[in-house]
Amino acid sequence: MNENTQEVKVEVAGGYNPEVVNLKKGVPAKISFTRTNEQGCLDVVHSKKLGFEEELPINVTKTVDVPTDKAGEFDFSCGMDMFFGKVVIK
Ligand SMILES: [Cu+2]
Repeated sequence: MNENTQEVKVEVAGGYNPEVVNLKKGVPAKISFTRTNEQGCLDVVHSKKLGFEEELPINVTKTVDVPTDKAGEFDFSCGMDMFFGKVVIK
């Protein structure tokens, strides 16, 4: 990670690890999701507030761009909105 970009890896295995992703406001950001097992209904990750939706085949890393122009807390979740994680931008 340098000052011009930030990238956080999230493992998806029966939930999100880490559950809270901390990002700096105003620095372009990416989150890479990798689902590593079949546990739970986590084959889709999405966030209305952050504007992404990705299918997560097992062991395929999917990277999304996250807008960091606004500070705040933004949920992301599985396709059925049962498992949640959170992006904190400050
Ligand atoms: Cu679900």
